Amino acid sequence: MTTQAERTKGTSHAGLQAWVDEVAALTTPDAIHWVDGSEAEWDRLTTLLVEGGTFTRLNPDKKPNSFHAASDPSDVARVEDRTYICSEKEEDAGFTNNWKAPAEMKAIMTDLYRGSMAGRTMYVIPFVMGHIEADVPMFGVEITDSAYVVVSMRIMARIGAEVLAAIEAKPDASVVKGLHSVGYPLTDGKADVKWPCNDTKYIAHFPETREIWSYGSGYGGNALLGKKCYALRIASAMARDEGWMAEHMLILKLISPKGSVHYVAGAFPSACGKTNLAMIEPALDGWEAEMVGDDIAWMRFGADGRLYAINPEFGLFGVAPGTGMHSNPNAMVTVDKGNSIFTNVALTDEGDVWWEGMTKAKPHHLIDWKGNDWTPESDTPSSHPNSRFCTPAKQCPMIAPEYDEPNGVPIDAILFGGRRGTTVPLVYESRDWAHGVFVGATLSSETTAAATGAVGVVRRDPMAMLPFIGYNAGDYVNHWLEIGKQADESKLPKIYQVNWFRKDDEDGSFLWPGFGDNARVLKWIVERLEGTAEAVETPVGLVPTPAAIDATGLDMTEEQVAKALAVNVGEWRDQELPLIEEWFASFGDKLPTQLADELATLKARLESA
Ligand code: GTP
Ligand code: SPV
Ligand code: MN
Repeated sequence: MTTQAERTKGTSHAGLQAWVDEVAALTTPDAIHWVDGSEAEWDRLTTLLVEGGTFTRLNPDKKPNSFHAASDPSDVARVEDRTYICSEKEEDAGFTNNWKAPAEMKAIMTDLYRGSMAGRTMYVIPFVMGHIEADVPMFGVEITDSAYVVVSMRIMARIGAEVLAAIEAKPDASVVKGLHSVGYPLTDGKADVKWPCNDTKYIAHFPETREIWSYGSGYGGNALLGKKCYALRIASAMARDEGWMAEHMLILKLISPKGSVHYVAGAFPSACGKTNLAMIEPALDGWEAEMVGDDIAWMRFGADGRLYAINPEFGLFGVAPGTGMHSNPNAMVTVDKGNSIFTNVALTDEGDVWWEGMTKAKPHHLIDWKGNDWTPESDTPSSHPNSRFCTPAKQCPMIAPEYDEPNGVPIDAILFGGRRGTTVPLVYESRDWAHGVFVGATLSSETTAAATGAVGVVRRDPMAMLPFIGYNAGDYVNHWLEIGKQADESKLPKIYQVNWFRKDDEDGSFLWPGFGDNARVLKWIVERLEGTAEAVETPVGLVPTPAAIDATGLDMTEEQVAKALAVNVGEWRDQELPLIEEWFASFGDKLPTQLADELATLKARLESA
């Protein structure tokens, strides 16, 4: 047991210093390090991680200043069943979240944290989500006992001495406090392991006091507390209170051949295509795309009454498998510049990384994510399906200059999309904001490897926020309706549903090629915004005619395009409608009347079709 931890400089911010002291007294680290975010610190910590076996340095000729990490096989994704919203009242967490009373959760976790950093360094990471120049900078401080988390946070958020100085300069500013421990104390000289973690995991959020307590996992969204925990769960509760929106959305800038600019936001559940769409290389000549964000959007009304979005993140934490020059060349160029961390992918004999779908030809030999020899004959994948690249957003060759704009970009269209093998057409437009909110509130998708649990099970995922709503989902969908009442309908984004994942019922292949060809769908949307494209009324919404989708250079017949666009009334009425009714029943008296009315309208339209 340490009595007096070795420490780097503290802070003049009394409240922050007191909290750090209190956590240190509880968790008993050997040392306390205030993270300054410098290059020298990165070098020191990455070297430490290499020496400890957590990191393998990649060949600098392939990926300069980059590292490979393999997690414990039990710690590979977000743990939704261990994620809690600890509001004072259970009703405020709602029917979609796990709940415990704050005092009860804090008692449980205080016991877990007691001595949990023994033998380790406790790092204090000052960070800001969004721009430090924002009118109200969204400060946070994460305490963690993981150096992997520190270096990952340096990629994913604006961190360090400059942020601490800004916090100290505004002692009354709100600061979200995040406490993270991997839960692997090195008591009595116990040796460390490559990926310390604990079978007991809690990812707890206290929306009323703007706190996050995380224990037992070192991975991604469980441990990098600025991301899903702060920028979605805590921020969504702030946004409800303050009249803005914190959403699980990419932000894309589209430039048409005639030079018109449109900004599109897209909410797709985890591992359903946000990063890929955000980095699209349009398959249509003359169209250009730029990325503003690939995962999270914070949206507020501007003085002109339009909704403006910023990307609060600084890096990309993208799904590796499926990413290659053929599907997402911009992501490949981004990571090739280096300064990146790759987790749970395979290592090549040349000291580079590889994952399924990177190249058509498979390498002859790899070390897989579990550390075993791998060859193309192996019957397991070389990389975990939720393996990730963590890379600076600024390295993306097509990042929009507006990424640096603290007031964000005006959103013209919102897309809701999921992974649906059946029923949901390639694209349709909602009739108005309330109908669009209904489309978002009833969004569904097959589950993916981004969270632990079964994969491929269709579940409702409102606005792709099911795992990230920091309060009652009924209040959340109502907040969307309220946002719509604050603006002129004409100034609000138009809302669309898309589905890149519909399958041919004959051979099970995707009906739509996806990736760069999704630009054809974006083109139709832009033409709708500009009032020049045709759409057909269907019971679910406005669908393009097959001819309205630009098929120049597309290797599909008009019949195949029609199949991807088809609204099968029988399928909607007999299969989808009952699922939506069941979903809405789970809202109880929290279901907004406007959404009940939208459901009744859909039902009537399907029955009379
Ligand atoms: P998170 O980062 O977990 O939130 O995921 P995401 O929404 O950013 O998804 P991402 O773009 O990383 O895509 C996830 C998987 O879907 C990858 O394996 C992609 O290759 C695949 N994918 C993305 N877009 C398309 C598409 O248009 N069609 C098909 N068939 N697959 C796609
Ligand atoms: C997601 O699951 O949506 C991710 C990965 O982006 S994580 O950061 O782990 O949440
Ligand atoms: Mn992503």
